[in-house]
Amino acid sequence: MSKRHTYRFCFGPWNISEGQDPYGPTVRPPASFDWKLAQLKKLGFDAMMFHDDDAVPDIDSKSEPQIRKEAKELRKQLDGEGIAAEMVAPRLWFAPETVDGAYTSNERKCRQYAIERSLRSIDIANILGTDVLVLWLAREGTYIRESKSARRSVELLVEAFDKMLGHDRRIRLAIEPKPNEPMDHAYLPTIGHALAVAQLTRDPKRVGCLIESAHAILAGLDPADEIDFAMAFGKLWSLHLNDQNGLKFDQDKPFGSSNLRVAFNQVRALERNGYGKNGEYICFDVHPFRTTKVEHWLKHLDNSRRTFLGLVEKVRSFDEKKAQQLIADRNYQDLDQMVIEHLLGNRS
Ligand code: XUL
Ligand code: MN
Repeated sequence: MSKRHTYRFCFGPWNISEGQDPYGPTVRPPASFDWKLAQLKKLGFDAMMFHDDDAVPDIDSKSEPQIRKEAKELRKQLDGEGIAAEMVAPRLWFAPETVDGAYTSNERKCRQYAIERSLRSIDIANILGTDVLVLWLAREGTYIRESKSARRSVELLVEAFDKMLGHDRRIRLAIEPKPNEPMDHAYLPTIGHALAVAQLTRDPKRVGCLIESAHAILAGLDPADEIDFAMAFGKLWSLHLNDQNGLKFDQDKPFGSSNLRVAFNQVRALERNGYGKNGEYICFDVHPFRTTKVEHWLKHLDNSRRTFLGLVEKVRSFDEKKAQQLIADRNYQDLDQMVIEHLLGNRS
């Protein structure tokens, strides 16, 4: 295990959400950004993540100077509160221009919109003091296989990434893969795809990834293995911990809520790779259950952090020596039970 360090935590304004789903309206009143920021601090979190329009609302209706002005005002507010901006992500799944995809849209002017908006997001990231641009490629995929060519889509993605890398020589692109939803199939569904496409860009060193637990599970993968894989390349630059119960819609449940052992193994992978030592944050991309009352509105964030810290203790107190002996004896039967007993809190 690597040397112990303390973790720093983060969430986004969208994680204090109002409970809307495809079948019903919101069930909690909207809260202001200032209130959310104050709660973040009270809960002991250190940073906030931002979509471009979380930072500059109605961004599409604003000029470049206006965008910069508002981003500067936000930076001032964050500095005043002692909160860092962890990343900025262009929201490329809302506007009419992104109906058929953003960078991979079949319409040239829509692709241009997506690239322009990404460049503005980079400007915002600069002003907020982060060099991480997160790209969740929400609509870069297919509903209808014949409507697009996957080969051409890869080329268009690389073209777009190259424009972003050329716009600012310090910016790092953290691709957040997700295999499906809203699309039937996404063009970059896993960390392997994200890191492979990085190699085609003008500066592969500045194209890495963000792992979200739920997205890995939706791809039928173990998030701990995805963490180890990305960190073997030195390319895990951000992380969305949460949980997911099987292959269905993206649930964004509290960390460890569905499968404590899978969560334990994610923390183990983070510990063994020294995640956080280069300033990375533990971000929770979690949502309250729709049933959550307003007075319990922040529990999913606080609980995710508590579970994470509890699992750090479990990882650090795991009897590695005994585990190694069982591994040497190929006694995986007892190794399996040893993990279960450890998580149950039983003394051996
Ligand atoms: C979508 C998702 C997004 C990104 C940020 O499933 O996880 O919230 O994390 O754009
Ligand atoms: Mn996410």
